[in-house]
Amino acid sequence: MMEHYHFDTLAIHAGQEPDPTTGAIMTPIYQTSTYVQSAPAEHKGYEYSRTDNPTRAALENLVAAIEGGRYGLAFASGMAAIDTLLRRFNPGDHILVGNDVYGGTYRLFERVYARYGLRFSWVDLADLDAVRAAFTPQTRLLWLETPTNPLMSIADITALAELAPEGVLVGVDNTFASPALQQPLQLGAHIVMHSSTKYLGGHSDVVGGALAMNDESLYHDLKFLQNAVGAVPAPMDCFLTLRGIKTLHVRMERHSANARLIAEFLADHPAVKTVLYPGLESHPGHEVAKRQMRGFGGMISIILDGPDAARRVVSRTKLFALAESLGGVESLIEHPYSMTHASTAASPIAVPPALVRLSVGIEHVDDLIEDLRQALA
Ligand code: P1T
Repeated sequence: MMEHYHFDTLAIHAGQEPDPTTGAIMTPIYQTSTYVQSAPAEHKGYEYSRTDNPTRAALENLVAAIEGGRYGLAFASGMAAIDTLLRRFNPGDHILVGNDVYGGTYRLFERVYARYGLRFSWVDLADLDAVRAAFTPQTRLLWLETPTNPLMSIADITALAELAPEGVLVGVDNTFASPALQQPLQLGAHIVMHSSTKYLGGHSDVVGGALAMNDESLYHDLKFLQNAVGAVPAPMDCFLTLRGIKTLHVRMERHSANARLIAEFLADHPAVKTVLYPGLESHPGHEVAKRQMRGFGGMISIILDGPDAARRVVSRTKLFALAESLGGVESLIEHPYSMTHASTAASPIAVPPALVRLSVGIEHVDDLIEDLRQALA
């Protein structure tokens, strides 16, 4: 197996072999729904593409390898990955969640799964005493993002995994960091989730999700649910994600380098009240981030004078495109309060209306800084 290789090598090779019949170096797009059997239940390992597909299998093995896990599962979207995980729990079960998450995650938890009897509480993960006090005998899952979307808060994965009681799964949405910068399974988490729409895909051309884990029985439960529920990605989307991951480590280096320079520029800018970027020494999570991340990533949030200033800036940038999503090679800007996090607006975890979120791409950093300078003027 490939475990002894470095991350950069795994990102390019894990889960993939040249095609044995043709030598094709790229995994083919197995655009097929079914597989011919020589006799009932006698087949080559594949029966039906909801259950298994060779392009998807390559992606699942690759995601497992880059997260340092034994098992991976791919889904039609990040939300589908979280949805499938939640189906493992039963009415009455309690889930503890960090109090800053993607708006769609909040919506799925409180507006969909609460109706099926799952109970959620929201906690500040930087306050370990508050987290300790929030577990109940019914708690089955601690769910967190770090860095969080969009407040860029840092949770100490090792500390949280240590304090979670026996029997509570610790799940980390690793979308913002990507495994090139942070590997939660190595820090004690039980399951890692991705919106592979973002840094894994990396080119804003595919929507997808993934889970990675080490525990065999957890994997079997989730593999069962993946097939039973059916939110699987298409072979073409798996191919695009496989191709994207090959450059993940190189892209994350440039995302991180550009974002650091932009965070420093913004921190000095008079129109910007606060810069939320874990790479800045002033960030309250900087020390933890330095310990658990290999770089600080490409996401930055800033707080401006008010909602009008925020809406004005996101409408004035030219290179930073005003759009939801993140993690692509091109820079994006958005207003979470009215866009990605509109579903939390009236909730206890609403985001500040004066907050603007940047997904810093891998263009030349001087061009990006000039664009922000003219938009903030
Ligand atoms: O969009 P989808 O692939 O279903 O992934 C959902 C999701 C889950 N977790 C995090 C941390 C995310 O950021 C997302 C999607 N986020 C956006 C679309 C956004 O602009 O924040």
